[in-house]
Amino acid sequence: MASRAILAVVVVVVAAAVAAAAAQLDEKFYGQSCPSVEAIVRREMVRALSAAPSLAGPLLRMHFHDCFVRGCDGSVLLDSQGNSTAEKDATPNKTLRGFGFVERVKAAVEKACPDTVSCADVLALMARDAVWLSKGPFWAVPLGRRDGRVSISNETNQLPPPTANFTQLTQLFAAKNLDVKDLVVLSAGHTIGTSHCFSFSDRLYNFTGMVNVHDVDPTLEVQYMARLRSKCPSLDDNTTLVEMDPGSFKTFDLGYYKHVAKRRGLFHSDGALLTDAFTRAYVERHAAGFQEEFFADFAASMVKMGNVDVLTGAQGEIRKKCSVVN
Ligand code: HEM
Ligand SMILES: *[C@@H]1O[C@H](CO)[C@@H](O)[C@H](O)[C@H]1NC(C)=O
Ligand SMILES: *[C@@H]1O[C@H](CO)[C@@H](O)[C@H](O)[C@H]1NC(C)=O
Ligand SMILES: *[C@@H]1O[C@H](CO)[C@@H](O)[C@H](O)[C@H]1NC(C)=O
Ligand SMILES: *[C@@H]1O[C@H](CO)[C@@H](O)[C@H](O)[C@H]1NC(C)=O
Ligand SMILES: *[C@@H]1O[C@H](CO)[C@@H](O)[C@H](O)[C@H]1NC(C)=O
Ligand SMILES: CC(=O)N[C@H]1CO[C@H](CO)[C@@H](O)[C@@H]1O
Repeated sequence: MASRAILAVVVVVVAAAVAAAAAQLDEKFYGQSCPSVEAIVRREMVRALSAAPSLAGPLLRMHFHDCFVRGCDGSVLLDSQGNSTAEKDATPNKTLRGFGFVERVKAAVEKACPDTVSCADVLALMARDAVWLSKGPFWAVPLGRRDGRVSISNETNQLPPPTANFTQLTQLFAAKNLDVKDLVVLSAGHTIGTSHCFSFSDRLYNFTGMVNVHDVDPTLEVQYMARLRSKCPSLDDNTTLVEMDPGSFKTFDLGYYKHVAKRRGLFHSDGALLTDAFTRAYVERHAAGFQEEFFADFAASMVKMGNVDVLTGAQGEIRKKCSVVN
């Protein structure tokens, strides 16, 4: 009896140790080395978002793009160099914004704690604060990510395109160990922010490559389509921005699910959440309410996404400037 109990304890302890070795992020990682890091990031975020509230969307999206390509290692922040083109200059990233601001926040952190906090962690904290300051959930961010030294443009093909169907979306998420629930939960990041017309105008004028006013995405609700067409009158509009959650695009709320449930999701990928029984049920449930449940789910999925393929321990480096390797 006693030896079996001891064995059970040993098994539990070993399992815990293995789990810890696999994922070493820790909410208190900078507790000794840079106790003010969260306050510095918060101060900068409050300042920036009160001047430019529209920065919240780009910062949340940037953390997502970081995590989906080479893990959350700050690779999205690196500039292209010589003959190597960075993620930043690949098509999906041409619509990213806020790089200069990330650099400013990192500089403020460097001033207080030189060579201590990674760009990947600064970005994870900024994304959390962007959500929280938009009246969304707050969560403790596990920290201790290290920065990568590599950024390769064509690896952004691991990011889901707005044209993706449900099968493609689940495959691209599964490749990052994120499941169908994470997909439907994290897609609601689209409750804040804006999109360029060209990210969805194929649904209005060129869904099957015919380039005419009848070539539309049949899954898009027709009144909303008319409204989008008035905002985006042609396929070669490169500049117009559209609110992704019209009416509350600065507030992190259930608006995304309300729109998607009415077939008014902006991207084909948003509408695709209605093509699967599980994700459809989640969309419909949260179109009707249960904001606290959604907030808890979103926080949990963000922590999970923030763990994707992270560098820890002696891997990578702590970049001094986020746009260049040391
Ligand atoms: C599920 C697959 C996803 C697809 C296909 C997708 C696609 C896109 C596209 C095409 C844009 C518009 C870019 C532009 O034209 O300016 C966008 C914006 C945005 N995405 Fe996603 N996204 C996905 C998932 C996510 C996730 C997981 C998050 C975060 C949790 C996120 C957060 C955002 C935000 C906040 C914006 C607005 C950015 C801004 O205001 O500039 N997206 N997304
Ligand atoms: C181009 O790439 C090659 C191979 O990676 C490298 O040896 C060379 O130095 C690079 N040239 C420049 C100008 O960066
Ligand atoms: C990406 O680019 C690298 C180097 O330029 C090349 O070796 C690789 O095959 C490319 N991968 C894809 C998926 O295009
Ligand atoms: C999803 O898209 C892929 C790639 O375009 C296509 O091969 C596949 O048939 C589509 N799946 C469904 C269920 O429409
Ligand atoms: C229309 O769609 C086709 C097929 O997706 C694409 O190759 C073409 O470039 C698009 N045309 C325009 C004007 O956007
Ligand atoms: C939009 O961008 C495309 C490709 O960069 C370019 O060919 C086109 O002329 C631009 N359209 C306008 C209206 O500026
Ligand atoms: C914000 C940013 O770095 N955007 C870059 C995206 O790619 C284009 C084209 O390569 C660059 O000119 C932008 O500076």
